[in-house]
Amino acid sequence: MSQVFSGDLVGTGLRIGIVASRWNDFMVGKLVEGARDALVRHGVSDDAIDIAHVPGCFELPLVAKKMVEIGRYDAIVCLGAVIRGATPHFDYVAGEAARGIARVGLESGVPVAFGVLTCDSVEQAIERSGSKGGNKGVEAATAAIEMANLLRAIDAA
Ligand code: INI
Repeated sequence: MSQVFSGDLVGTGLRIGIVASRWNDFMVGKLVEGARDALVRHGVSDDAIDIAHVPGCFELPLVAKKMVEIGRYDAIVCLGAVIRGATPHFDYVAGEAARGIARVGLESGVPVAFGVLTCDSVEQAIERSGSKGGNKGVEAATAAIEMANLLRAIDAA
């Protein structure tokens, strides 16, 4: 008999680590607020959410890896904003953040959500951190809950 696996959005009992960059704090602060609010509204206890602050998005993967290694979390939520400038710096920072975050998840088996804005302008970043483009922190937090529960469901089969 075939099985269909899915992760629900019930966060009760989950422990979540957030890693947030200090760069572009005006927007990233809103992503953190959105992520925390979404986690709590989905049933994650406030004291089961820890947060680590890193200098910039380039540093997100290393600290996500450290948070995975201590074994305390069911999922990690990485939050940041990279905004394109006049040089190729954007591509290096955004590319390494995305690659590193994906790698931590794949190598550890712990879900690591990618809540990083990669925008051409400050306006685009503001739109996606709680105004008309939604809030990438909320999206990443709910993805983290769903993935943690999906992996549990597959394990339990
Ligand atoms: N870090 C960001 O998180 N966002 C940016 O837009 C950004 N820009 O534009 O440079 C940025 N740079 C810093 C980088 O993430 C590292 O912290 C730095 O290179 C030290 O390793």
